[in-house]
Formats: sequence, C-alpha cells, structure tokens
Amino acid sequence: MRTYTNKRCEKGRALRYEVCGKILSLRTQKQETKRFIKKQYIMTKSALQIERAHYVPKMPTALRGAVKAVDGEYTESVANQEEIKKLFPNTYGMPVVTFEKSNEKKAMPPINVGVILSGGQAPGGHNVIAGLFDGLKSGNKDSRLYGFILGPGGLIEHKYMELTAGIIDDYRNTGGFDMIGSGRTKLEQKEQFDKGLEILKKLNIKALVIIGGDDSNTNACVLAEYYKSIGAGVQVIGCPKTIDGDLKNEQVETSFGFDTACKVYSEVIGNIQRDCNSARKYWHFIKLMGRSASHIALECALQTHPNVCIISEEVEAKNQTLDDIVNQIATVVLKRSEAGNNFGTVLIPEGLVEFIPAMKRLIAELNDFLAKHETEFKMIKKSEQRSYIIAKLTKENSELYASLPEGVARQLTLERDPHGNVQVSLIETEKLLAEMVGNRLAEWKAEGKYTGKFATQMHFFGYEGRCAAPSNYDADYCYSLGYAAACLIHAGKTGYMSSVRNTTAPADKWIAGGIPVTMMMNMERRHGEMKPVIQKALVKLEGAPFKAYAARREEWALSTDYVYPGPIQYFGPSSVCDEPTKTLQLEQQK
Ligand code: FBP
Repeated sequence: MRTYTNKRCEKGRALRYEVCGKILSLRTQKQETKRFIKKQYIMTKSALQIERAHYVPKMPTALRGAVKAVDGEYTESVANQEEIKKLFPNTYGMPVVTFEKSNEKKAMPPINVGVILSGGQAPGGHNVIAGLFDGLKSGNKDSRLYGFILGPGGLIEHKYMELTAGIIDDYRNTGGFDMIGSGRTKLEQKEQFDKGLEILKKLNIKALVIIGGDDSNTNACVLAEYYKSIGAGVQVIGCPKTIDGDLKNEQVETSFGFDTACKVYSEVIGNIQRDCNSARKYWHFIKLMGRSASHIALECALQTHPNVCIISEEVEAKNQTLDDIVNQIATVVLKRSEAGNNFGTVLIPEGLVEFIPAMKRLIAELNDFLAKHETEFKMIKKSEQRSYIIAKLTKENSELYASLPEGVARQLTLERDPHGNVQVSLIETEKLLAEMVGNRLAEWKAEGKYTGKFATQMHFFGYEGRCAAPSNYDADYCYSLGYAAACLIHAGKTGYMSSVRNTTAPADKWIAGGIPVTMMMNMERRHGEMKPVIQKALVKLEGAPFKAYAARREEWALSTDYVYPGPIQYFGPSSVCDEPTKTLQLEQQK
C-alpha cells in the first residue's frame, strides 16, 4: 500500500492533500490521482477568480445557524405507485422534509461523507461541494469529506481524495468540476454497489452525496435502497444537476447550471445578433446543447429574441417533417428579404432530429439495418455507401435519406454509440438546416418568388457554457443545495434529493429541504426493459415559457427586436446580478 501526503502552507494554515488506499498500487490510477493532487499546486488564478473567491453565497434563513428537519406528508410516486413501492420497499413513500430554524444547536457526532460528481459539467458543482463541506463542519468540525475521482467510476475503482478546507477554498464560486472530476460510469449493478461499499467501509464513510442528472439521481436512489436493505449503514443523497434543465418537476424548480449556461449562450447569441444587425449580410444558424429537451433553446430565445427558434417538442406534437421546418425558416428569410433584411438568427435545439417523427423512423430503421449488416456495409466503397443505403431502406425512409445533404447522410450511417445507435448530438443540424433552407430559397428564386441574398454562418454552443463561473443564482442555489444535503445527512435521511425552492424570491425566503426520490419516479421502457426512473421534463407546450415565446415569435421573426444580454455580472446591482432565468420567472408566476 502506498500513501501520498502533500503539505503546503497558505495563510498560515497547513493543508493536507491526501490520497491513500491499496488501489494506488495500480500505475494508471496512481497517475490519474496524482494529476489531481498536482493540480492544486499549479492553479494560477485570474483577477476575477481572486475577487470571486470572497463571494459569500446567499442562503435561506432556515439554513443559517441551528437547523431543524420537519417531516411533512408521506408521499407517493408520480405514477406506477404499486410497481415502484415493490421495487423500493425501504425507501418508498417517505415524507418531504423541510428545514426550519431551530433555537437549540445540537452537537452532531463527527461523520465521514463521500461526494461524487456524475455526468456532464454544470456551473456551480464546486459550490455544492463547498456547501456540503461547510454544512458538515458546522455539525462537527471533525467531520471529513472525501471526493471520489472522475465520477461514479472513482467509487467503484476506489479512487478518492480527502477534500480539506484548503482545497474547498481554492474552488469556491468557480465553474467546472475539476476539483474531483466527473464521469459517466453508470452506477447500477449490485457488484458495483458492493465494490463501492468496500471503500466506504474502509474510510468509515456513512453517507454518500451524488451530484447528477435524472439518471444519476435515479441510480442514487437504487443505491440508497440497496444499502438500506442490506443494513450497510450508508445514507445516499442526490443533488439535481444538469445544464439541460430537464430535471425539474413539482418538487424541483430547476437543475443547477441551467441558469449560468443559458446566460453564457445568450450573451454570445446577443453578440452575434449585434454583429448580424451591423453587417446585415448573414443568416446565423445556431445549435444549442441540451440533449433531448429544448429548454436551453427556449430560454435563450426568451433572453435574446431571435428571428426563429425551433422547439423540438412542438415539432413532435405537430408531427412536422424536416420539409415543414425548412419551409418555416425559408419563409421567414423570404419575408425579411422583402423588407430588405437579408440577415437573421435561427436557434436550433441539439436534439431536434430525434423529435421529427419521420427522421426518428429513419434513424430507427438505420440502427436496425446497420446492426445486422455492419460488415457488409463496411465493405462498400465510401462513394457508393449512400446509394447502397438508399436501395436497402423502405420507400418512405429511402426517400427521406436521399433528400438529406451528403454530409448529414454520412453522419447518420457512420457515427454510432456503443449501443449501436446513431449519436444524434453529433449530427450537424445547423448545417443540415442551413443547406436545406438554401436549396429551398434557390428553388423559390428560380420560380421568381424570392429575390434576396442568403449567406450563412454556423455555430454550436455547448461546451462554452458548461464550466463557466456560476452566476450569483447558481452560486447561491448550489451552495444551499450542498448545505441542505449536509442537513439531510445530519437528519439521518437516505434516498432523498436535496431541494431548495421558492428561488425567484430573495434567498432568505428560499425553502430548503429534501424530496424522497421515489416521489419523482415512474416506470419507463429503457433498453427494452421497464425501469423505475425520474421523469425527464421536456418543454411543456401549455407551460408559461413556451406560451410567452409563442406569443411573440411572429413579431420577432420580422422585426429586428434583438436583445443583447451581455456577459454575466458578478458584481453590481442585484437587478443585473441576481436575475433568475426567464423560464423560472414565468413558471413561478403560475
Ligand atoms: P448531463 O445530462 O449529464 O448533465 O449532460 C448534459 C450535456 O451537456 C448535454 O447537453 C449534452 O448532450 C451532453 O452532456 C454532452 O455529453 P458529453 O459531455 O459526453 O460530451
């Protein structure tokens, strides 16, 4: 067994970065872990980081000082109650917990806690960990926090580091997940749970906090149920993370990171719109991250007033074809050109192709076909692959495939994930639509219907926003989520998601507590099997944010009513620094 212990002094305080455990005898793991330790010594900070480190997140009154956990009503899952109750006999139906200010400060025994960052990065993750750390220390200064490295894989492979005060201070109010790294290993097998338990026992960890999206929180609940069923003595608490904004429901107002990411994208969309309104010669096709749901595209549209924003959920509901979408955009281009405006912006959600019913059918047939004929397909010359596929597909799919631009047709046949599915996020929808709109306008020009100019620029915004320094909203929200997770641990809870609500009100009025994860679950078919999962929230067409967009979109299409939100402000008036997303404001007005 090897042990690494590094010491350094800062502000007169000795800091210890420790990584220990048998597992370090493996060379690769040792190197990865060392990389994390080394990083602590070479972190050069920007002027903003230095100032921002002093920011003290605003917190609900209930979490300041002694905290009392108050149990509410017992709960039921949102659907499939009987099935979910059977699958979670130990964690089903628990009450919602709300924290209130208490007059008596109880001394807590020291506790060791583990934390995992799971899935895609989202601004504010470090503040969840800082809030958790401070919450644990306020219970007992001898409590310890361990971070599992590079996501759930760190738990299974026993890669971890102790998160000391110095490390936490270095990362307060910063973006990214680089304090301990993140990963996409799915924590769902009993063997993984048992392997994880070995290291939890070894480090005397009594609670684990999993910071992740809907799937990671579902798995956190499965883990909580398992550990409870075997009497492992380890509590499991989840925290709602994802820039996609699709982990929300009656109990969870928003997932953290959505606020900051949308503000970063809106800033650059605004800049592009100003450029476009200055040069008046380009149409900008902008694809926005967000996986399936269109929340990010919708929020950015509400912030910036583009000429067109496609909402995937509407495309599906109206059974629109690719041709319908192309016509819709081309019509706006034509109308604006009639007013002399040969420029504009189009926002496209990342997951669009999966929501176009005809494309969905094409992708499904391609998945099946290529899974069965992969070897044969690979033998075909590249230049002949397109005609080969056209000849093999059913009539409807073959015609659609033949109508697609060459590049996109190739992406549909080449890029496949480990499950044999087309990776839709890699399909360059912005190029697909720009090219198809260009073709449609050329047809209209030939018919004498259109006389304008159409020059395009393409963009994809995603990674630019996932690690931005958290906005005040995310810095505050995340810190409170982490602090509330510590309070849930102190209250002996397991199978809960940390929750902070009423977040459009000033922070001292926020309501902190915990929601039993089973309450958010229903049964869904995943990989051919019915599984209990947290319901994913897509854009609701009857919801206030979509309605607000729909009410203004015709006006925005033709007028040039661009809004330029500018960069996130970290210092200055609250009206500029603390404003929540338009989505949240509209939803909370209900
Ligand atoms: P999570 O759902 O894990 O939060 O990830 C969000 C996301 O940024 C999606 O918007 C995007 O489709 C995906 O991650 C990209 O994945 P990767 O990080 O593997 O490139």
